[in-house]
Amino acid sequence: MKRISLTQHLIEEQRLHNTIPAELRLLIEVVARACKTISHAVGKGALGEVLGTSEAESENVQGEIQKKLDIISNDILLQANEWGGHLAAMASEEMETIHPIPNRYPMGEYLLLFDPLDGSSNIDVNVSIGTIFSVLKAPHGMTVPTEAAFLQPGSQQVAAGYAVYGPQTVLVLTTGNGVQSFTLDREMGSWVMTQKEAKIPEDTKEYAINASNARHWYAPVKRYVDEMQAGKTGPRGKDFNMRWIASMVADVHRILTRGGVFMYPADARDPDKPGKLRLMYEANPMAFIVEQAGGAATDGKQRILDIQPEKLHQRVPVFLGSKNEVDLVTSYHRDA
Ligand code: AHM
Ligand code: MG
Repeated sequence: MKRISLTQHLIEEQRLHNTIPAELRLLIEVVARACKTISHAVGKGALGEVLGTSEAESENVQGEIQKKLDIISNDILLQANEWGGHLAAMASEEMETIHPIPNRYPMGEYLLLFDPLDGSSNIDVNVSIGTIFSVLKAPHGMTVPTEAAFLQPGSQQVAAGYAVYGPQTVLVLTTGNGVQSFTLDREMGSWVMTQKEAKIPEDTKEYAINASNARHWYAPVKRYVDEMQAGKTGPRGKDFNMRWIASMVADVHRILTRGGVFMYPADARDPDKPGKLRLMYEANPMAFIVEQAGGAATDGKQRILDIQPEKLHQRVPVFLGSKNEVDLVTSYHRDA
């Protein structure tokens, strides 16, 4: 296979589909470069003194204790993206409010959202983690960026992607014309395309859910998982396998590679907390990628990409992956 770089891919996409103007290309390349830096920091582990919780034991807006690498990765993304002139503002899982571009730099027309290091609980145990990002256009005529400017449904995303820091570092990207993967060539320091068009099989025998929450699940989720667990002699007539990495990036990457269904449902614990994952920088970018790869993504009732966000850090139930399974679990919610 003739290998092409991320840059060549972005330029050719623009020629073919006119979907990646120069500013957006710059944005994607800057994010990809930041992911290289994060990958390097992650790879150093204890040698880089990057493991453990932040000295201040600070909490983010969701009340989670921040890990050192959460903060390092957030800073890497902020610094990389401030000066290029391609952005109007950024927002992150690790920051309570939006981060407008400082006055000393020109303001661009894009908004960038990210979860700088997803799967934080896996950092110290050397299990795959990742960065998730979503790109929106600032509303026409916006002069001062506000949180409201970010509150656009996921269907408005112009690009989304993630980098997974595992045995290999892989960047997965969509700009609305399928899903491409790039593997980091560590010797050359470059992103090289290793998959031109990811496709999620419509059917699967593999599911992912944190089963320790089973006693809190609502009836449709319980029914769906019970039926899978009943195996060959149950209503589904086949055996299912279960995988749970506890890094959404790594679970989604597995599904993109060989199919599967990933669930983080709402449950009966806390009505103010509909699920765990955040809509704007976790569920939306992943839903965009999964749909572009032929899969589906819902909150149990509707397409995730159709949800009108109300808050920057809003949480949402997530069901995504192989289309026929997502359709089935969604139909169980509608029946209920
Ligand atoms: P984080 O952004 O604080 O790392 O939390 C999100 C993570 C997801 O990556 C993963 O799917 C989920 O939370 C794991 O949850 P659990 O701790 O219930 O296994
Ligand atoms: Mg996360």
